[in-house]
Amino acid sequence: MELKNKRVLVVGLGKSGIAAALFLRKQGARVTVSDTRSAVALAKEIPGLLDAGVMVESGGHGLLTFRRQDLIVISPGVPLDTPEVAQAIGYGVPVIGELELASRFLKGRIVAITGSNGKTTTTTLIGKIFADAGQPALVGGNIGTPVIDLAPSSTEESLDVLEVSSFQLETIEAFHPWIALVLNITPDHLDRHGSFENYAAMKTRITENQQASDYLILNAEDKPTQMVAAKTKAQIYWFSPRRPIKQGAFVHGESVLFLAKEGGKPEPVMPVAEIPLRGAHNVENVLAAVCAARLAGIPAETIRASVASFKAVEHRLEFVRCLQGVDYFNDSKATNVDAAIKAIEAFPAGIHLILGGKDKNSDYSVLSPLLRERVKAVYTIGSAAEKIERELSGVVKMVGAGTIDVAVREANRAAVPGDVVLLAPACSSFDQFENYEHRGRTFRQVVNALGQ
Ligand code: UMA
Repeated sequence: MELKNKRVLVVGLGKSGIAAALFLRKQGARVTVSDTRSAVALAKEIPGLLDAGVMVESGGHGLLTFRRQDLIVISPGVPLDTPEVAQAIGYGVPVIGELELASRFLKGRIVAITGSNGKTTTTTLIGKIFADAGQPALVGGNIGTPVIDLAPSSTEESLDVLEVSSFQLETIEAFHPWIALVLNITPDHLDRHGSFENYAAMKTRITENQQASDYLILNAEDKPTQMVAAKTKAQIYWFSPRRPIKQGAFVHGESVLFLAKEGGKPEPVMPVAEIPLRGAHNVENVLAAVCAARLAGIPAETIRASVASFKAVEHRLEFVRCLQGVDYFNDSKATNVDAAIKAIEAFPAGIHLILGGKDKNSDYSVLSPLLRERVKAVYTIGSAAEKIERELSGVVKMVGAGTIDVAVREANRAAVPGDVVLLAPACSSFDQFENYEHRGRTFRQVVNALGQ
């Protein structure tokens, strides 16, 4: 892709936008960045960009700025129907996302992981297995390191392991994973995509450019994921925690097995008991990772040792502390209803659940049966609190806590030995926090300060 002297506009000055702007400058492009935030709010970001020779438009997007470009690169958080973006598309300006831009500069083979939940754990685990096997692996994407930051280190030998979101997949063109994984598709981001069908269609794009020599790994127990199978040219491998499958990774009895070819003999990989992560959903994540690693030629015994020494990723069912017989878990990354369900299912009963944040047009009533079965009380926080209280009225005891601080202290007061206090908010964090990491850290701090 020739960028020298090209006029390129980067939209959004978050992690992706800054990384893309600096990369594009290095390629010799004439770069402008545009952000709706004010110059004051961007005081930290602007000087470094100006120093690098990037022009900055802050406090809103200018129609003319968008029209006068050879290329527009948008950040994942910028919807395609943003008026200025939509108008530029109408004028024929090419618009791609940071993932698409980056993928044109990656030299290694791409292993891309998407799904509504489990992406970060599976991405991290695949990266660890490759690294433990001595493979040159790079890890990035939605997990937090912009993909473009991997480009300078990517070589023909590297395995570029990318967590990719529906936001990123919305703006791909030629993005082409060698191995693509779709872990599950459950309702999320409906405020952005408008409907579940649109959201699922974005996830399906992960396989759009795959060919017969590529691999697509799908969840045999997740119906919407199975529909992706109809849209691919790649070789399909499945994973299932419940039953033997024709080709892929599955649990049978007490063991994780891998079957390389239909009609072949399954190969034992590891005992299920050696999986060090809590929750049935994590068995699925491990199966997906096992499948990817075996397809990449990593021996079963290396995979077994690597999985067995894997630690839960921060903010994903992360154990914080046991205080007076009560366990505190941080699952701040449970940013949608399905993720909250999986977190609740990881504990048999006695749960004090912190729910709430910024609503994403979600239906919380589907939590009702599980709440009745396992949850002693729900503590609501954030701007979605009222909606959650309305939709779950009469199901379990409801405490309007407002903030994490109050929620933790109220739960601490009510919990008895053997109970669990769980932050699995089912919402995004942007109403009260910078991001889910900030929310998780706040939870940890409040929990660690208890009893002091
Ligand atoms: N902005 C505009 N105009 C708009 C919308 C936003 O100028 O119309 C500006 C905002 O003012 C802000 C910037 O865009 O300054 C933010 O851009 P961004 O939201 O794309 O955030 P980044 O910091 O670039 O982070 C993004 C991903 N964020 C989102 O997808 C919302 C990060 O995923 C990702 O880690 C990072 O790129 C590196 O790849 C986070 C996320 O919440 C974790 N992802 C969602 C999820 O996992 O559910 C998809």
